[in-house]
Amino acid sequence: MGARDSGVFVVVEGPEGAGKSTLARWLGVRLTAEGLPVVTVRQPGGTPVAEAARKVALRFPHEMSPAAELFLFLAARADLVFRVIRPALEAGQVVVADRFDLSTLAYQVAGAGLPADDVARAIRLATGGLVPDLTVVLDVPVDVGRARQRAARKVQDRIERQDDAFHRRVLDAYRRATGPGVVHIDATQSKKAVQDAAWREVMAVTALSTRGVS
Ligand code: Z5A
Repeated sequence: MGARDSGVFVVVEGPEGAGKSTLARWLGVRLTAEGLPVVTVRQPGGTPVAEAARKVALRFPHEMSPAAELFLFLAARADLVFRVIRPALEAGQVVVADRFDLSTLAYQVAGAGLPADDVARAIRLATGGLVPDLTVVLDVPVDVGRARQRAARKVQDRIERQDDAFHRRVLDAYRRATGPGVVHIDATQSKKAVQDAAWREVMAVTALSTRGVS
């Protein structure tokens, strides 16, 4: 079920304010400059259904059960994978995603306390078992990420308004993440240093390094 053709799937993960969107955008521009066909997506979002689910998951002004929240994020992911990510990979493109499954394991399992096995099964149903070739986890302490968001004048969403203990559990989950293709980068470094470190990993999975690109 997880199989697909020749594309490459790169995911950028990490807590709020880690620099995911900044890095995902930069990777998109850099890969395009190297002549590769690139699709850049963020989650939740990217299709009409996913954008509608995003609005409810992040902006709904009333209480919501953890399971309801989970299914909103997974509804968004299912539609994005089905309509955008899988077709792009099947067409041989590079897909760069700002967040994917690791976000759900960090926020809804470690943060909100939903059972890991059940969530893993629900994720597989939503994505058909699609696994990234590379997951770049950007690591920043909670207070550094928050300070960056404040400086960028970001309006807090429902999840960001959770307490400090929730956000520490999320960060711990990211720090413990391991598996094929998972790499951790110290994102307290300059943007340039983070981009250089991520680019080395991306070159390896896109085989750009074997074409002499540095
Ligand atoms: N969520 C979930 O619970 N479950 C799921 O399954 C999924 C998501 C998929 C999505 O929020 C929310 O959904 C998220 C988790 C939840 N909420 N929380 N918490 P979003 O898409 O609106 O936002 P975000 O992912 O939290 O992004 P963010 O706050 O924008 O963070 P970021 O993308 O990592 O950071 P950035 O926008 O690239 O950078 C923030 C600022 O820092 C900006 O001014 C940059 O110029 C600056 N920056 C970036 N890198 C650096 C470095 N290296 N040094 C200094 N300054 C930097």
